[in-house]
Amino acid sequence: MGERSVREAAALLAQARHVVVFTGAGISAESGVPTFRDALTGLWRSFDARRLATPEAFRDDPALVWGWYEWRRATVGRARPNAGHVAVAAIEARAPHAVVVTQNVDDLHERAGSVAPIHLHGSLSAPRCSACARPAPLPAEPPLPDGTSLPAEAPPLSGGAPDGHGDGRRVAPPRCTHCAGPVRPGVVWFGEALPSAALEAAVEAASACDLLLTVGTSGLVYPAAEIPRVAARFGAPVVQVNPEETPLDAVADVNLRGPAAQVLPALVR
Ligand code: BV8
Ligand code: ZN
Repeated sequence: MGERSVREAAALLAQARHVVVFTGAGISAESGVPTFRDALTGLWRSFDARRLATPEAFRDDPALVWGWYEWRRATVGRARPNAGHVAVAAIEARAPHAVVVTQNVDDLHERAGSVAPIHLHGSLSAPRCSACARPAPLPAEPPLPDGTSLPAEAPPLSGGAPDGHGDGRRVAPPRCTHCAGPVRPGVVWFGEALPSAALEAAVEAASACDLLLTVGTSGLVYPAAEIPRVAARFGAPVVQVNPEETPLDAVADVNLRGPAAQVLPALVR
């Protein structure tokens, strides 16, 4: 990460009036939340995330899919926002107009002080009935299989409703109190439409911004990956923060190759 490009990005940010910060799983990596592509550790190692995150997988094996999301919810619940999330909230507070658009299903932006980030792919904390779509209450404490990669200092987990399959991964989803349908996570699965109000607000913000900062995303999942491309098409400079190359390198005016929790604070010093 060159000093010059950091200065250049910081200057673009300081001048911008309408800023969009677009984030992906990489911004939460340093909080201990695995990225989507790394999400399958421990008990989940032999699965494919893209196959679990589908309506078909839930239909075929609801307890397997619910158990995976409860494991992820518990991991997020024990995580804390990192310096990258805090810097995003600072950018939001300083810019005259700023919108945070995230693909993440965690709540670490909110917990760092971001106001109403747009969640393009839903949330781990908003389950709903898979049959009638009514919101369902969150189980009080995330029931977790053991043997996963929770931090060592995490308190022992209680509760849980392993449904007897006996492999430690499956947790039967609760039943809807209205229609008894199985409750599903409030996330957007592959093959499902994004919430239209969220997508429209994100596209509108990207088309009207004068700087887009993309952080910690592989830029591979559509239509979310269009957001930085929309900003570029409308003439806004794009600054990218990612330790690796991504397809968004091609649209980025400044590429800051490094971890979000180190790079982002340097932009708001
Ligand atoms: C739809 C929620 C239509 C659930 C997720 C072929 C071509 C184009 C498109 C398609 C195609 N075939 C199919 C499609 C469509 C498909 C798609 O895009 N597929 C791709 C993969 C080819 N999209 C869909 O299905 C979407 N819906 O199209 O609907 C429709 C319309 C009307 C009616 C009906 C249907 C829905 C997609 C939503 C999928 N949901 N998440 C859950 O989380 O379980 S996807 C998942 O990917 C993530 O959760 C995240 O939301 C998203 C993006 O991932 P990233 O955030 O980028 O994470 P990733 O792990 O990939 O990368 C991490 C990055 O961080 C890396 O670059 C790494 O270098 C970097 N990093 C690591 N450490 C750090 C760091 N960066 C900074 N600091 C660090 N410390
Ligand atoms: Zn229902």
